[in-house]
Amino acid sequence: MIEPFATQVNFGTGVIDSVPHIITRRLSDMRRMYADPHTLEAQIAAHGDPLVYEVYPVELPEEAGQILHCTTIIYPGRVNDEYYMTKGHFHSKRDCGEVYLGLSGTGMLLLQLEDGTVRAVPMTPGTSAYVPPYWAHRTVNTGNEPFIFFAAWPGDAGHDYGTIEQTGFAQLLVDRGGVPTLVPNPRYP
Ligand code: M6P
Ligand code: ZN
Repeated sequence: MIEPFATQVNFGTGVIDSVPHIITRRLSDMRRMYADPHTLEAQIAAHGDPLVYEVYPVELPEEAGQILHCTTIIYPGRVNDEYYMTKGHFHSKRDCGEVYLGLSGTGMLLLQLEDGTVRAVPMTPGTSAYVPPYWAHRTVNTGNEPFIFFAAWPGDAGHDYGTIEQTGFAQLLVDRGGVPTLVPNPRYP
């Protein structure tokens, strides 16, 4: 039995107090995720492996009945014209959804079905975005400041990164003259 508790979420920084283990993702952790691997390696060499995003997960057992929740902070940046973003995942248990709440900055929620159907949902502070069951999801920072959001999902959902790691999303979100634009992913089968 878990005692009821509350955490304090800083909407401006994304920091949740009392989170013991922060997940950090640097450019070197994103090697398989970007369409232009040469620019990615050049940026790591030139800038010493910059931070792409951080996750503050509230510590809870990953089991049915629990509601896992966290904040994510995606820093502004690009690899060539592709924005900094999360790895993206399906839920291992495909029939589990998720809810996001935008806290700061601007971004896009990209979603994809197993058949390659892609949807994009813009997010600003106050946007509550719903990830329905069966949709893979990735968030992208399309602005010039950190993009911060809160997420909640079922404790037994699980993260399946394999599918996205192998092929990526069917469409990439790229900067075209300052406008976030979806283009086909050449790597997608
Ligand atoms: C959101 C949630 C988390 C996820 C995080 C980073 O906050 O969906 O479950 O871990 O984004 O995304 P990813 O795990 O795909 O790197
Ligand atoms: Zn998820």
